[in-house]
Amino acid sequence: MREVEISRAIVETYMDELLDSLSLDVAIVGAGPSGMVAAYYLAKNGVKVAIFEKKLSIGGGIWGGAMGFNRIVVQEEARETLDELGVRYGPFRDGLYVADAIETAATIASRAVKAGARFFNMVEVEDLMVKDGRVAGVVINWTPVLMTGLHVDPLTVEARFVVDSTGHGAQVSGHLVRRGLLEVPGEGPMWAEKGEELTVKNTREVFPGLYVTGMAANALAGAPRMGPIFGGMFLSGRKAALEILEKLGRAEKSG
Ligand code: 48F
Repeated sequence: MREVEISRAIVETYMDELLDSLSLDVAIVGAGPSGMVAAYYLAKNGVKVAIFEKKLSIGGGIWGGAMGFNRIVVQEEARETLDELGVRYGPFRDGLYVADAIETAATIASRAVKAGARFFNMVEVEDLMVKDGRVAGVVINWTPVLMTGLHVDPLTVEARFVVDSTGHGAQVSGHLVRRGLLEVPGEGPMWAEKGEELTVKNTREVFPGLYVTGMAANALAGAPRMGPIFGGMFLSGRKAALEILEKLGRAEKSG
């Protein structure tokens, strides 16, 4: 066994996938619950989709549940999506259901990867490409480059649609805000029921070619945060995927 062959195996296969991902149907930014669910539904329906995640680990805010208690809560409306993904959950009082945060993050990630979504972790989207009034792709760099402030230019990935799934900070939409192309009022204070309802409603194309999901959708609309209830995140990811599928002229596959 030659060490250099191990290196070749990693470099060649990674680079093949990166090269093939320079031109995408959909680039999703952020591998939290809403981004991963969107990726799953898109990949399952034959869309060429990649997720760029700035952290080493994917999963965003799922793993820690609330305050590190690794449980997440979902409501009735989200059960269908969890069933489709194969995440187990049990009933609690008051119409609520509880799932294990570790199982949720691991299962959704696994289903998305197996459906064909590509994950690029440790890659931060530092800007957007905008051409003729439409978002045309993302500008990417290694997270450690940005963390250390090294003066290294980024690369670009073109995409027919970009999805901002970056959570509370709506970081990607922020690149349009600083150019005066979009407004981000920021999320409102906690109100679980309203926040859950509005995160789905606020999931939409906010600028030609740019969709927002999950908490980023509420941040853009000034709508409430909701804490550790996750149904809205899953439904938001699904909604964005289905709308993009329609715009790409792809029919949703059943089952
Ligand atoms: O925050 P996050 O989990 O987003 P979400 O899908 O879900 C929110 C919930 O986790 C929770 C909540 C539930 O009710 O309120 O907070 O809206 O995941 C966002 C991911 O995006 C990554 C970040 O590291 C996280 O994993 N991210 C943020 N900015 C960038 C990014 C960026 N510029 N480039 C790449 N990844």
